[in-house]
Amino acid sequence: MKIVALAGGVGGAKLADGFYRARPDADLTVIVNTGDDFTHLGLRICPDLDTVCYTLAGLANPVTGWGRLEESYATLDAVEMLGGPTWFRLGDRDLGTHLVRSDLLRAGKSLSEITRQFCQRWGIRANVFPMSDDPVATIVHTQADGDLAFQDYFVRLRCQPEVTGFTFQGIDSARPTPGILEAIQAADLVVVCPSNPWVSIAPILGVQGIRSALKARENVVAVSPLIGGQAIKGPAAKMFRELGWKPAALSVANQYQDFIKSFLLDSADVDDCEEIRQWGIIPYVSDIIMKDIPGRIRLAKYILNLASQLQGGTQSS
Ligand code: FO1
Repeated sequence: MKIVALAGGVGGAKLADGFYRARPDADLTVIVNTGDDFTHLGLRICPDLDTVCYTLAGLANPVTGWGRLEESYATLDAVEMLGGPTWFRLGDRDLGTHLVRSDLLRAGKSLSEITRQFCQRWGIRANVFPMSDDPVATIVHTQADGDLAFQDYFVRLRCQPEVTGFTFQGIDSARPTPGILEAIQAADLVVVCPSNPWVSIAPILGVQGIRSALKARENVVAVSPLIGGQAIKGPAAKMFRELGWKPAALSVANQYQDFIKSFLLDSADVDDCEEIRQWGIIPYVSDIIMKDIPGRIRLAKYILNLASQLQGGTQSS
């Protein structure tokens, strides 16, 4: 079975890991947002790619979801001692990733080649692709602080400034990473993971050809990152509110309505189903929180079962 997952950071990584564990025999492709990538202390940092890879490799910090398990911060302490920036917490082991990646990028390797090499080294059997090898940078437009680089907004300012919109710099010329459009075309199931629609999934959809490749498929399922009007993690609900949308599963489905065939939402949001159905999208209701690894596997299995129902033509919710 060929599964394609579109993922941002922690929520996307958890569901991708659910598929990886639930169906070890499947051909899993994860297409990852790179709009959060930035250069810091001279190093190229790709937070969502690393979160997905560390999670699939069993190397992720289970508390934060990002960064590495059994991490230490001796290098960051040394940076602080010298008056360098410490607002972005780079651990010692994590720094190893950024050092080697930055070196290989300077030597002319593409981000996707480097990611493939890292996955081999970490023993990851899934295909993890950056959405593009061309750089894309998410810019957050804010009411009070002007235009902010994504990590400045997200980490340094803790998502506090009120947002007025987003720009994905470089998106118009960003080409899809070789192989990802083909993976979407050949997939038995395409899943939009419960990642932030504004800053994790929107950049992926903005890369040339991806949205139209999804529109051409009948098997695209999205999972809500909002439950009962709140984000499972991160600022998604706050962003919906600030941009004038109701923070609700319904609003997420609305953003994806041109290309999804079904939408999975939490039992807390069952009231949203009727309107979603009117848009021609089949709503499915389940417990979608992934509290632990068995929770990731349970959700993945639920979606796999739903996919086989859709293929078999049974439509139930
Ligand atoms: N998120 C934080 O909230 N604070 C940090 O200091 C931080 C450091 C960090 C280092 C490496 C990495 O791969 C991710 C890191 N993140 C941190 C997470 C990351 O910035 C965001 O979660 C994503 O960009 C949003 O998906």
